[in-house]
Amino acid sequence: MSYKRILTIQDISCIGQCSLTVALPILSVCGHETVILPSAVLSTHTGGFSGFTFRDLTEDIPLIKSHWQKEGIAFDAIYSGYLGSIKQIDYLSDILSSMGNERCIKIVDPAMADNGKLYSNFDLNYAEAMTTLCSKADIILPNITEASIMTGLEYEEDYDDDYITALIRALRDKGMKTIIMTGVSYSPNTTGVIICEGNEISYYKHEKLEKGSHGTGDIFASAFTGSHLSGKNLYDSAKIAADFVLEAMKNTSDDSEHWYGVKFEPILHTLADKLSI
Ligand code: PXL
Repeated sequence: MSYKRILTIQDISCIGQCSLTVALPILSVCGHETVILPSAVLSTHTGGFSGFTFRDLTEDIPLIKSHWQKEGIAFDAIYSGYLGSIKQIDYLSDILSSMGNERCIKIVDPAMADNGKLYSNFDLNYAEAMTTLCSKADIILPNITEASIMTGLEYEEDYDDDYITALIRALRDKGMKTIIMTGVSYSPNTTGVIICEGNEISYYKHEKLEKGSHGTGDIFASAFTGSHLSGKNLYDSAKIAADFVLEAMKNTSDDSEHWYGVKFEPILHTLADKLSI
């Protein structure tokens, strides 16, 4: 069995089924030691709630890192999600270059935009810093909005294969290595994931539900990371993660009160089954 030590850095949204509250259970059920570094604590996520609290933990990040270094701790993978500021991006860049072991896989989910726009508290300076961070990662997990912001190509809602290829090329020109692009849909009832490694591009297509849900990007990124660190190749990891997200969305679609996230917990065990844990 492949038991890895993964560091994940993102916020804790106490309510909201996103960021660390999904990364921790998902990476754990994939059979890995999951080390968390919370970047901030919010009472809820920012996508639809108002009046949420925000406790910034930026200044704790270098202190926690120094302590770990004194303890001689290193990671098999470092995976980041939603971050709160350019300063946090700078700290993460330092962690990526100093806290991995010799096999460390660095995975960055830009987690800053969707549906054609940046999340509420980010601006273009943040996006530029995130673009630089992504160029230092081994694997990035952007959606189409994030890819268009990082490359400067216009965001298009109706697109074809040529547009997606142009986004991928432009990301590679910016120094991005392996690109896993989510939410790529070429027909009304299907969506999928582009997997681009070197010059090879493949596409995993699956059913598309009518309504999108909050937090699914974080669930995808966590399930992808957990699967890949368990030894699955990029395509199979993307497939496992996409299928998991779809099932979690189906599990939630009849509950209109559960608008802020998806009910992934009842199907967590299916990830362990697929990874034969
Ligand atoms: O799911 C991404 C995410 C994570 N954390 C916080 C968020 C969001 C998206 O809105 O607000 C705090």
